[in-house]
This record gives sequence, C-alpha cells and structure tokens, in this order.
Amino acid sequence: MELKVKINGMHCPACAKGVQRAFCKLPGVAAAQVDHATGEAVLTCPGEAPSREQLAQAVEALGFHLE
Ligand SMILES: [Cu+2]
Repeated sequence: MELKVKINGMHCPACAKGVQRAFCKLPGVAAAQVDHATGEAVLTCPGEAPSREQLAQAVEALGFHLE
C-alpha cells in the first residue's frame, strides 16, 4: 500500500533526502518519495506499514514535524 504523510519544516532537497533515508530505515518501508516544497511524503509499504508514532519519531529526530 501507499501511505501519504505531511512533514513540516523541510527547506531544501537535502532535508527531503534526510527524511527519505530515515523513512526507508523503518521496518515495512520499501521506498519513500519526499518533496521538500510541498512537505509531502509517499511511502511504499509492501506489508505492514509503520505506525504514525514511528514516522513521527523518525522525522522529529531530524528536527522536523509530522503534520
Ligand atoms: Cu534542507
């Protein structure tokens, strides 16, 4: 399935890259597309998707916030 989330606080492609890496490390995430301009992230999750808690923690560790 695809999971869409919105992230606040990203300013440039490097921010998006960091978030993408963090999301891809989470169990259940096969791929992540992150757009810093819109703040949107699309996660590809073949099995069980990570919880909202896990996603929030991953972005907060980088100084961003899950909307
Ligand atoms: Cu940046």
